[in-house]
Amino acid sequence: MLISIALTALALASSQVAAHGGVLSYKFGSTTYQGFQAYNSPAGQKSIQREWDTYNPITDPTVPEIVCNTNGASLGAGQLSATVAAGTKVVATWNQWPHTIGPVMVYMAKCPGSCTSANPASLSWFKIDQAGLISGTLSTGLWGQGQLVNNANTWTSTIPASLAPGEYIIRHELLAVHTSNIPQFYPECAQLIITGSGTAQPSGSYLVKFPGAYQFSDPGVTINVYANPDQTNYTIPGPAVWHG
Ligand SMILES: *[C@@H]1O[C@H](CO)[C@@H](O)[C@H](O)[C@H]1NC(C)=O
Ligand SMILES: [Cu+2]
Repeated sequence: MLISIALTALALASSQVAAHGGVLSYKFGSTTYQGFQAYNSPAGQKSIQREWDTYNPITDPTVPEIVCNTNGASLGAGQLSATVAAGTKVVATWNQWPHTIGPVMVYMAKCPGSCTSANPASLSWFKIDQAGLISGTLSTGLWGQGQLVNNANTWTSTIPASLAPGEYIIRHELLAVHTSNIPQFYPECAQLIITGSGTAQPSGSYLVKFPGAYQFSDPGVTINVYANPDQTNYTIPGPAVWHG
């Protein structure tokens, strides 16, 4: 009885794990950092990634979890930050990603002091990279997530070379839109210490809060990609990309 309950729970957990996911590791130059191990206690874990506890999607862009997933907490003594020069390429690697319809977006936010003590919801986020519908139609075209899958579940972005040094959080986000009118957000956050001699900082309309950046009414958030199968335009939600 107990064994069969345990096996059922395990089968359920692994089927959910197979259906969704998140960023498992980050590579900067030749250095790879393992992410937080979701489904495990944060006790004893050391990672540059903030805690996230489930591979499941967030389907409401206005909930607190939208910023750094459930629960996005600092790992305290186990919280690391990767020291990276501005201009470095960031390669994020997901689990075997099952979705190919929807955009990829990457954000950063500067912490007022130490990121380890920062509340991500209080930060001002700017977008450094995105890919929506790259070619073809909404229902059969190549999307950012299709390209991510084609690239062995990885996505490569460049930290703007002119970005001022300091402590930052980087936020990778997949928005899967294969389920009609039910957006699936998959954000994960990690901490960086940016070095360099840059002085650039985004301002004004480049900066957004999470929650706050997205609404259900955004054309790229609540969308049925099968309703207009020949349509070739898609509006990626959130601010314009800041290139430095
Ligand atoms: C595509 O363009 C049409 C016409 O301008 C617009 O109404 C629609 O919201 C756009 N779709 C998306 C997903 O951005
Ligand atoms: Cu999924």
